[in-house]
Amino acid sequence: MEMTLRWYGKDFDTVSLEQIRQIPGVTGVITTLYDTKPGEVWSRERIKAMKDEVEAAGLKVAGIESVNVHEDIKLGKPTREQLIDNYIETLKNLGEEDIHLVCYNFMPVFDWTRTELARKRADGSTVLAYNQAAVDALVPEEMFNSIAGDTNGAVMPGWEPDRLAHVKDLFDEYKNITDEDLFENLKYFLERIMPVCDQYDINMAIHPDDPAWPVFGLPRIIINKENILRMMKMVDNPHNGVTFCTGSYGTNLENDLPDMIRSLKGRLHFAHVRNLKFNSPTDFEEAAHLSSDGSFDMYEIVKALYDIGFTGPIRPDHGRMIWGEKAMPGYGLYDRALGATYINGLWEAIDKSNR
Ligand code: CS2
Ligand code: MN
Repeated sequence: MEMTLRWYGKDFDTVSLEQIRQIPGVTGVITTLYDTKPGEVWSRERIKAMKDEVEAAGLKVAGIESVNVHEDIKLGKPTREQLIDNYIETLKNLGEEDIHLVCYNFMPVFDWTRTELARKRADGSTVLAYNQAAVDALVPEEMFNSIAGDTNGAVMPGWEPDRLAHVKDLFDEYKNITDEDLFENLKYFLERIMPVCDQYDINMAIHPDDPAWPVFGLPRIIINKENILRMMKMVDNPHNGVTFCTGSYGTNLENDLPDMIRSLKGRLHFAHVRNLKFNSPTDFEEAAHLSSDGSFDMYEIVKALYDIGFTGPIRPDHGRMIWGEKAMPGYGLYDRALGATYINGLWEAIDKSNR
């Protein structure tokens, strides 16, 4: 595996490449062109400039998170043809620049959803948290307004104000879209992009829906083992793979994370590792990465990755806000650095005990 950290670019991130470079064992970053919109073609020049900046700091661009999929592609609208052509052009330009991993998601309207961005824990740290009753009690626009104060100035992905202004229209468009339609539209998209992925050896890694169940009545399909295996099979190409995000699949306590990892051998291209602490099955908060701080067995998770011969990028996904840091919720430096070090420690121990 290749240890990485997500980096939001120097215009948006409070964490610098120089700081990331000093975390032991971190060799690369996962990044994107943050000022592009879904559906735009990324030029080679801009991709190259991003790469040069990262490489000048002694790091590597280990992958892109995300090249976002335009809503019309998820909805299967006629406009998807041009939008998929644009996506293919972006993949080609990434391939030409020697970038071979692309994370994306197929969640309607919203990326991940949380109800609190700064829940206080007993040790004084603050964390992202989710409570189903709070979701059920609110309409989406209100929910955004109620959490907006906790972002430390950042705009959360999918919650951009100009997007939220049209959120009602988007909801209307999804009214008649079933899970089956969403699978069908995903299949169509993947079939169209696989040739360029084959040509440039680009691993597509779908990020699971977070939380792993429908929210606000919108369909959600990348939520469990059955569905993810169905998705692998429906476009049976090794470049059609997954991002295994423990914190997203793990929102559903019925998902057996190590078992799911083992079932994805050869198709698991990217790993996000974080721990959740459940207060009830419908109320959880993002804990420190350490197993004993949350509900997941991190040793078993890392061991499953080790056992399937995972060689791709891995990153600590979300951290607590600690030591007075002010950063985008989930994306501060300190706790993610602790997470990276802990995962590296588990990996080293597992590796040495297997020799
Ligand atoms: C990420 C997701 O911050 C996070 O929780 O894991 O936002 C992820 O980047 C996207 O869903 C991938 O497209
Ligand atoms: Mn994730």
